Amino acid sequence: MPGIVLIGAQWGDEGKGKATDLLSSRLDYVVKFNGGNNAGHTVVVGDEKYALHLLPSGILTPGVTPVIANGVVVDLEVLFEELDALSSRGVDVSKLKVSANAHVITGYHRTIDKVTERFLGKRQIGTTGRGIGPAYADKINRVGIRIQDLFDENILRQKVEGALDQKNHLLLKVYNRRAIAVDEIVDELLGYVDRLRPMVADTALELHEALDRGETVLFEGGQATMLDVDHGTYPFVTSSNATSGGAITGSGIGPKQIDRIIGVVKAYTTRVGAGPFPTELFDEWGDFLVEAGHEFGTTTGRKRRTGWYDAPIARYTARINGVTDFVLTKLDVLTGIERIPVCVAYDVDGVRFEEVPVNQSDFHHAVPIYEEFPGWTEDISGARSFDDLPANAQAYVRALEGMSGARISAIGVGPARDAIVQLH
Ligand code: 2SA
Ligand code: GDP
Ligand code: MG
Repeated sequence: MPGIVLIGAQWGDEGKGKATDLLSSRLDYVVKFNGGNNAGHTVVVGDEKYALHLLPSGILTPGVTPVIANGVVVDLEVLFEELDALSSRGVDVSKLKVSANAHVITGYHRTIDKVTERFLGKRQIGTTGRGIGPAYADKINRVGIRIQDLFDENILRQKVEGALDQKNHLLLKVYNRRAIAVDEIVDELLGYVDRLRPMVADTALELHEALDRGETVLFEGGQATMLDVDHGTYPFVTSSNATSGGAITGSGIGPKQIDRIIGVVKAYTTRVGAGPFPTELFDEWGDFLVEAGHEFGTTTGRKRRTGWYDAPIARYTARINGVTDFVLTKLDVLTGIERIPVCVAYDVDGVRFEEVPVNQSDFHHAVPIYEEFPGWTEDISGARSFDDLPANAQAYVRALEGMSGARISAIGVGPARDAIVQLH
């Protein structure tokens, strides 16, 4: 199994960090291909808890080469802070490779992210404020700064001038903010060059060579399918392709080099930020899921919105990504609920929709049609085989599998590294 993609099947925070960590003893490379330090992956190793934002989760496993590929937007200040923090806890970070073609996030991207959100008022997206959207906008507008641009001061200066041209106009005239000086940005970026140089590589070439040697490469998605800029709940999305297609363009390998596509899906649903969420709960069950699942943002600390499992979304994810198997996480959080509702279809203004409606207004109006499943009260965090699970938990898992478009290969029963039931 040399090429494996792992993606979020809902709106993020499904436990991708833990799922990556699970596989990592069998991996040679772990590649981050989209997003930046908007991601938040919590991985619990023994008594240690790690929160990763920009770095791929595989960095925690000795021997694995972590890669930040071309599809990522890199805030260099965060990169070095995160590396230093891990080093000080004894993690070997020396193998990290950064693509020469990845784009950088600078101070002006962060400023524009925050100012734009403020100006959107009621229509705001609820971004993480990390400058992600503005950095990708510059990339598409062809005024982005790439990692490789930092190594030639003349080129860097020209590019920063080009990037700031329109932005300063906007900041001054529209947002009533101070203009940003070219020197300020150039000096900041040049300050990282010496430390960055040894990490920079043609990562696409290196990954090809590794795959040709038969090594195992995991492509770890940030955010999730429903936050994908093409396939998510646009405009309430992030600005990158968080789906399996993003692993291809975001790292420079070919689709035929992928053998397995893992969708990570929670046994219920959460979302952080604005946008439609049909199964969202506004009652005490919503609070129950927040408390039992510790549903607070890993990066911003924001309380996550919570709701029941949505099978049409799982099927949608299975189709969009070509999911070969799901890792179902946080089953333990549902312990103690007498009857567990699962959304099996939607009612949109009196019409039954079996699948996620393509029309945005329909999805905004979608009312879940629920089927209920009997719950269990036993603590399942010690389960290590399917037979260890109570009969009702087994039936719940099998029911989700039947509705979700791919088999379930593992079940998370707690945050710890070994709290997992492996099925295949
Ligand atoms: P952005 O900052 O431009 O990517 O925001 C756009 C939307 O994408 C959502 N988004 C996320 N949703 C869930 N988890 C994310 N990572 C952190 C975590 C989030 C946090 O793991 O908890 O700490 O708040 C993430 N990153 C982006 C975001 O909420 C917007 O809806
Ligand atoms: P990611 O963004 O998909 O990597 O997910 P996050 O790390 O943001 O959020 C998932 C949270 O759930 C983390 O705090 C994990 O430690 C935790 N977690 C992962 N799997 C399980 C599980 O099976 N059960 C429980 N209770 N927690 C889990
Ligand atoms: Mg997260």
